[in-house]
Amino acid sequence: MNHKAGFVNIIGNPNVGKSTLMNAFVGEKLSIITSKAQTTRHRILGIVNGDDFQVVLSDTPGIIKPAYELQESMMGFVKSAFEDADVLLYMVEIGEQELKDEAFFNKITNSKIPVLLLLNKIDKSNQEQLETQVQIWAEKVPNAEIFPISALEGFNVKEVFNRIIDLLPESPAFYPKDQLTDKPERFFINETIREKILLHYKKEIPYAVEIETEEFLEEEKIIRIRSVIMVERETQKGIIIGHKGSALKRVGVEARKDLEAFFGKQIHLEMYVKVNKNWRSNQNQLRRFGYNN
Ligand code: GDP
Ligand code: K
Ligand code: MG
Repeated sequence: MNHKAGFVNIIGNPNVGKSTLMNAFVGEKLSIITSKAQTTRHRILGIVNGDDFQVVLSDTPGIIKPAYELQESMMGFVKSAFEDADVLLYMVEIGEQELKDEAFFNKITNSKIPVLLLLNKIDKSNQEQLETQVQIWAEKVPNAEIFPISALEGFNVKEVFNRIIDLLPESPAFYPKDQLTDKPERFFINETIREKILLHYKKEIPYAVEIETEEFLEEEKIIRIRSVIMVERETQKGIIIGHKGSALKRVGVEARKDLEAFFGKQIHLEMYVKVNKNWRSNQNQLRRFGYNN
């Protein structure tokens, strides 16, 4: 049998369910998922392997207008989604009608790459709504094949995946077949901690935070991890730590649980908070954190 392999990019507005779908494909919790917009800052690759295929997926940030350097760097990823993919997954959610970026939309309708339009969250709609929406999107994006799906409940996910395989070119694998993601363990650790911070603090805090894992030491029965939480101001440091360290402790307990499940080993997680002014607008810092790779 011939082997197929290729690159699939998932694009769409924030919170339509891109990360949820990617995780449903990959079958592991690799990408940070919350109900807040713009949580996916990196271009994350997930790899799904079969005997005769390899699908390399990237979960790009939502479509947002650059407001400062960090966001510009994120938009670079979205732009490249049009250039290096074999299949484009354009995800919208049920009820979504306004396209926030016209230039971006024109790129989709003029795409030379096959486009699958995924109408997500249909678990929230009835049959009549669904039919109307399918019709609307079929007119808006005539070059796309439309799949109504529920990424959360897994409805039609398998069908989309099979269609992707159909569309992939014949090619040997790009990555070793036992590799789930091209990102190192540290990346997953950082994302896990950041997810807990998103869940437990008011929104000004998470967006001022960056996490760097300084140490990852795997021993026979335990993995020792040391991560630094970087904030922009002294006051934010106080909020992150909380009264007698209680807030930070909660983040640590929850992150450790997830990491133990992911690595299948006992985890010792040490975290500390450091003030690092303006990490957002400093290009060198951004490069260090991997935004410009
Ligand atoms: P992204 O920003 O496009 O990556 O969106 P996420 O994957 O982070 O999902 C944003 C929110 O939508 C989360 O609360 C998800 O649980 C939710 N969500 C994703 N897919 C579905 C779906 O099929 N149905 C419903 N009801 N919610 C979904
Ligand atoms: K999100
Ligand atoms: Mg996401």
